[in-house]
Amino acid sequence: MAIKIYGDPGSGSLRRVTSAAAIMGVDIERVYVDLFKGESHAPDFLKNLNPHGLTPVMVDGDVVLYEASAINIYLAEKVGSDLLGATPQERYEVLQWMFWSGEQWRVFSVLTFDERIGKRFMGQPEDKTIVDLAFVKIRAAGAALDAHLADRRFIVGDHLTLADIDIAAPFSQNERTKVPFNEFPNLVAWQQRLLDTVPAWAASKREVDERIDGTLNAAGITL
Ligand SMILES: N[C@@H](CCC(=O)N[C@@H](CS)C(=O)NCC(=O)O)C(=O)O
Repeated sequence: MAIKIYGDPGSGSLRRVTSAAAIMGVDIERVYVDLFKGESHAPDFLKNLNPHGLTPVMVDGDVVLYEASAINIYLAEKVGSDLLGATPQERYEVLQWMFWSGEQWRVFSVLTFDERIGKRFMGQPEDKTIVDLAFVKIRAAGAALDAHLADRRFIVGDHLTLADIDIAAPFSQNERTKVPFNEFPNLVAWQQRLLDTVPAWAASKREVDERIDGTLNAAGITL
């Protein structure tokens, strides 16, 4: 039975899982959850899939798992993929960057998305103090990442890992949210390399763009 992955094609978090699964050759069955209709907050979803009302969620037989990073680690261990690191040392470095990415990096792009796009859908103005704080945090983390990537092709070691995928996720929405990634040339070059050399990453970007731009257009929202 194929592993089920629940999510909305406009989600940068779903993109982390669908890309990693494609790279690892894991067969998945996608289950569409329309986040713009609030489907992840339906009682059945909260009860059976994720009480936090967030996607993606994975169902593999009796195993139900949410959080894209946890899902990707599960899948990588299941198939023995080096996306989780080729050596024990690499594995700890990959985990280090994945935890960092969740707490210190992605969250501020998500906050900006919620303010600049989520609130537009609800007819509310963005809160500039939140966006300003997010930009301060993004600039501090972006400078450290930019220095890290000055002489590296990947976040860890000399090959693609889940750390690259987790840290690249905010590039799913940056053209719409206008977070200041363009101030960091090594970061931008690394992201472009991923798009040029990892077909699943480029394909998932097209999917996110089509879904979000299509939904914005249908709602008559111009950014
Ligand atoms: N930390 C979670 C974040 C999940 C998340 O924020 N998912 C968003 C889509 S990108 C979502 O499902 N939002 C639905 C909602 O807030 O109602 C992960 O990495 O999986």
